Amino acid sequence: MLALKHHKKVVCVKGDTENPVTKGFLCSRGLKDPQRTYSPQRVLYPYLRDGKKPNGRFKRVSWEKALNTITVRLKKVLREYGSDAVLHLEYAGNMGLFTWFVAQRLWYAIGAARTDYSICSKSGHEAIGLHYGLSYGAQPEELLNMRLVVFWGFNAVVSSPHQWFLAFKSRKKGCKIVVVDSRKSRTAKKADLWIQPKPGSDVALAYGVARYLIENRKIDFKFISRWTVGFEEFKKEAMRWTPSRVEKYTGVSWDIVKEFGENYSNLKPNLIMIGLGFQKSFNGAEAVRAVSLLPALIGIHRGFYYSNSQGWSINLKLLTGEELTNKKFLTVSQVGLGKVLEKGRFKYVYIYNMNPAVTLPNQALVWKGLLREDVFVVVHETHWTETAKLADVVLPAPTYLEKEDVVISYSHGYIRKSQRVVEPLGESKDELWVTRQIAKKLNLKNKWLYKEPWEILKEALGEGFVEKLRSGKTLKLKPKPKNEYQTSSGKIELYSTKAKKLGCTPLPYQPKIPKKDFLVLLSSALSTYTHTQFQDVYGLIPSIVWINPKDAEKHGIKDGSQIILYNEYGNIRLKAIATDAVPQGVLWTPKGGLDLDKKPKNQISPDLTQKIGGGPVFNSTLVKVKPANFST
Ligand SMILES: Nc1nc2c(c(=O)[nH]1)N[C@H]1C(S)=C(S)[C@@H](COP(=O)(O)OP(=O)(O)OC[C@H]3O[C@@H](n4cnc5c(=O)[nH]c(N)nc54)[C@H](O)[C@@H]3O)O[C@H]1N2
Ligand SMILES: Nc1nc2c(c(=O)[nH]1)N[C@H]1C(S)=C(S)[C@@H](COP(=O)(O)OP(=O)(O)OC[C@H]3O[C@@H](n4cnc5c(=O)[nH]c(N)nc54)[C@H](O)[C@@H]3O)O[C@H]1N2
Ligand SMILES: [Mo]
Repeated sequence: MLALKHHKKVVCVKGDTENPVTKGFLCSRGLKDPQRTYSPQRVLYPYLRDGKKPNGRFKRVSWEKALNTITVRLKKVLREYGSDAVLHLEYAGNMGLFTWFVAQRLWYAIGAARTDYSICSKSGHEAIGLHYGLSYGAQPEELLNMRLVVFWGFNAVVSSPHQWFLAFKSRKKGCKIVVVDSRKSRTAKKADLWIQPKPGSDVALAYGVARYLIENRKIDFKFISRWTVGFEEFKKEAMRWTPSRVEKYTGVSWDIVKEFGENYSNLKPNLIMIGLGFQKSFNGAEAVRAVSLLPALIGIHRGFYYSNSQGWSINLKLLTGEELTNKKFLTVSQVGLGKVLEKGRFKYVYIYNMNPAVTLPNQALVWKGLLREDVFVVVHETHWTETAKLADVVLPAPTYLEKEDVVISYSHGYIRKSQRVVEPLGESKDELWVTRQIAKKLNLKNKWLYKEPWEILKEALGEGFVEKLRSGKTLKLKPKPKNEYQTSSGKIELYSTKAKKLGCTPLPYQPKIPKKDFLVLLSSALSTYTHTQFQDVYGLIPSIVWINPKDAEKHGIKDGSQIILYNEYGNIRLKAIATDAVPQGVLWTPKGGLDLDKKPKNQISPDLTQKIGGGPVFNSTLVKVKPANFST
């Protein structure tokens, strides 16, 4: 992205036409970055809470006062409770190497507790890892030369428009697009073939496809014997998935499975784009495992894309300082954080790059925990989020346009320096500056805490590379070879020995789909928001829920009327949209955001974790529904 400097104000942001993947295209959020930068919602000065929380009142203070307050309290907590009582909590609000990673050095020097970063993609990474070693797959550019692209649980039109456009270009040359999605997503609408499995049944569907390929000798025997282990065990399991069993689990007719199998084996090269979205369910990691194995059957090395973050050789543990300290630190579940916060396990929580008071599941516990009087909460934010409003101290952060950084994509390998184009707004200070001020005030002596970020980057990426980067050149990270498998056998393990050691089934596992007393609530992205961001530009994330007209009728809910969704975690009130885009038994709501009573919708999302990788189960949220009573 290239921002244009004009009278020291950002007037527009334009896509980088030299980037071979994005080719100058900006999505609806990138386009509005100037508005978001100058939004009235910006945090521009340090603030201390004024009175009891959560009254939402803050008083402006100087940086000196804010820094003193947060260090005095930090020292007290360290002295009285030890470093395990201090938690730093962050995610990918800004994926910059300096902003996100290098700024963590303070916390590693102290030995503070951290989370397992399981909220987004971790389960799927570990799932693929069981069979392939590392989880990287195809490069986005490869989408340009495909004869078939499958978007599986991946609403790319919305969530990854750049990759969608590359696939769309292929399509103009005759490439077929298959979408596997439980609801009629925007991507499903554009598909040549839309397959609609019941939520959580993708393992059964993948086995069905595998069975069809094996039975009809559409597999690549040579490749299988050279590059895989465990085919006999895999085959045995796949053959247990008879057409009627697959139909029963998935709701997809065998004719469709056949059509998919035919296309998948005939149209090569092809690529399966595996969504991060459908991975966030009780059986998500298992589904990712199953889908990722299909390319191996037809003889394609890593014929999938999930995320390439494990495909670059960059030492993040060096950047964060994790590798430089011998301090022990506690790691807690990010998905299950509410439970731990609520019990008062942490007395000091330092949050940046994340809006956990909206985006984590089981919000009632998250709020209870953050609102405890004995818990001190510091939030370093660009904007006044729900989380910032719960803090004891709020610190102003510059946006990416106001600081230097280097961002690595999780899909393509092109990187260039992210330039500072305007001075930080108000009194905002970047993450590195703030954590170093705290380190100084704590009198920490570790030299690596105070090293220049560009010098640190040289250690991680090599001197020559970083010099070129710093001069403004666009560079390309070298992807790892696709025919390299970091498993103990060095091959694709269809039957995973690692899974066995971890106490998981060596083959992807499909549990029974629970009986239908409940509806399943799915949630996913809208084009105009990045999670909870851009509501100051595009208005609030709509508090709506899609419901099938038959379900609506059954529960006495009219299109456009208010509806209560409830379960053991709580209840939320939304506006019902009756639509065939969701099948019976399934609901859908935009992810993030608040309900009509301004409560986080994630109030009703379970904080259960997946066995593989500890990931979330947002898309396995079981609820009951009833019409809302206007008088309450
Ligand atoms: N505009 C925008 N783009 C984003 C983001 C954003 O907030 N806004 N966030 C980014 C981030 S952090 C992430 S993790 C990615 C996520 O991006 P995606 O991987 O595309 O995930 P979702 O947007 O959740 O869409 C998942 C799709 O899976 C479907 N689905 C749900 N359950 C099942 C199931 O059991 N089986 C099948 N087959 N389908 C199912 C849903 O209906 C939905 O259409 O998006 C990234 N891109
Ligand atoms: N129901 C439901 N909930 C979900 C999901 C779902 O599918 N369904 N998806 C989950 C997933 S995949 C993810 S990744 C999470 C995302 O959860 P979060 O990471 O909490 O999502 P964001 O709202 O993007 O919060 C990022 C915050 O970082 C701030 N920020 C941006 N740039 C900077 C910066 O330079 N410096 C600082 N200090 N702050 C900055 C933004 O203002 C914003 O408040 O949500 C999860 N929650
Ligand atoms: Mo995510």
